[in-house]
Amino acid sequence: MQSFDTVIRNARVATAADEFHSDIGILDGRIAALAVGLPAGQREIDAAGRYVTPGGIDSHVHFDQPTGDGSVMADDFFSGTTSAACGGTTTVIPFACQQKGQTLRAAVEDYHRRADGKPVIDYAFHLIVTDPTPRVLRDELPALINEGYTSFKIYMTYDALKLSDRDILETLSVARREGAMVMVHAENSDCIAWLTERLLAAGHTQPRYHAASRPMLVEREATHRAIALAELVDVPILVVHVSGRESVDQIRQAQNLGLKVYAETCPQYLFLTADALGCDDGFEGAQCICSPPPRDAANQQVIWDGLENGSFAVFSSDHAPFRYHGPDGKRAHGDNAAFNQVANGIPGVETRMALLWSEGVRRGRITPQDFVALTATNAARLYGLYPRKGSIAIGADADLVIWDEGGHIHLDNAMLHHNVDYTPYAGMCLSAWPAITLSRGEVVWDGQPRGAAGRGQFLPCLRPDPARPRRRAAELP
Ligand code: DUC
Ligand code: ZN
Ligand code: ZN
Repeated sequence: MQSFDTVIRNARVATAADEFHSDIGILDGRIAALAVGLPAGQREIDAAGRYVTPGGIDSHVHFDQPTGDGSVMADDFFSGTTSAACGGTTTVIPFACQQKGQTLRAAVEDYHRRADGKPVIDYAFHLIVTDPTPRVLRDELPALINEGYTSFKIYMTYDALKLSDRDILETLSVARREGAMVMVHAENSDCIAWLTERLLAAGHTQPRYHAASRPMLVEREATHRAIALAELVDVPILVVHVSGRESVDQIRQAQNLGLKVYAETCPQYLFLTADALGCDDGFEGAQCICSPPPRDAANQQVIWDGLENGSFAVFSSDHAPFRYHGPDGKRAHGDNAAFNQVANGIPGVETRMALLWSEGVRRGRITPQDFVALTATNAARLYGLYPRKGSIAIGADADLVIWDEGGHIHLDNAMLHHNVDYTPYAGMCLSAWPAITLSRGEVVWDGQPRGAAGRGQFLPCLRPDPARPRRRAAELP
């Protein structure tokens, strides 16, 4: 029998479907054998009966993404991927964002330059399409999809990013023809602008008014519209960062009608409420300004329910890292900037997996199988990385997490490896954290970050099977 580079002994393996006790034999970065009593490897790791899950795929992160408003993202592709690895994530999918007027090709080249020599784990890119000119739609987008950029995000809000409904229809039709997965940021731009103007005119500038400027209704309306546009074109979509009941209702209704509407949610909608944005005149709430904003306890419960009942396919972080102190993060427009001038986003790439294992699996809200589906397997399928990524199976990359459970981990920013000076989850007490993370068979975290800069490989993505249209719509002209 072959000898292995590494054997993980006595693992309690959890996949999206199964749970079994096994050794895991690793050869050339891949899983080569799953059996009890494997022969010795060059390196032996004793899992001692602990859970071993697939390394996480964080399919929604922002690294080194220019914002255009004077703020600067704190994490580049080294600190961001190091932080990911230390939290049990072995693949990230950040964004290559087209600026209006820029070609998509130039955007992709720009982000490859930003990543060059930095990632410690494997990575792919989603595109962000902000300027769907006829040339982009006819030539560039199909060419890039062919080259492995098989998913892209579109925005319904943010002036620098948003598309009109007409542009969304044109872009969705290209996705349908070419087999790409479309991610939608669903918030109604005009409603937000109107509310913001009125709040500011009334002197309501503090961070907490961010939530008032983007109530659930504006997300519900845009979610409904995105689903309707996708239904018209007959193409699947994935609604990202869903924050509460009204949007879940729209998604659930579409799913019940048989539409291929997938949904993502994020830790901030389980563990934060709008109270985190502050209740006084202080600026601290700016730390938790993100969009959509966190809601309330009842909405948190709806998100938990959706994770349990299958409404959500993906649990990602939407890691968007801005420092709280210093001149170029949350305070880029001053120490008491109005809420609409504060960079949107919170960090979370390192805490995502442990938060869901601790508060989801260990508290009995979801099963280990749900956890694996939500943090790895479904993202691999939805974004064309399966079967190389997202499972524990013969031939898959040996991307693995060995879990420590049962302790009391008091979350504190000092234990994290991102370049942000706070975590919104400081003070929470978790009962699980990754003990060891392996990426293609190499230990990248064992209590210390071990991944060398640049060892992460770029992953061209396949056309995702779940992006195939239903082909039930009347023939489009
Ligand atoms: N919202 C987004 O849409 N992206 C990054 C961060 C945020 O809050
Ligand atoms: Zn978004
Ligand atoms: Zn985002």
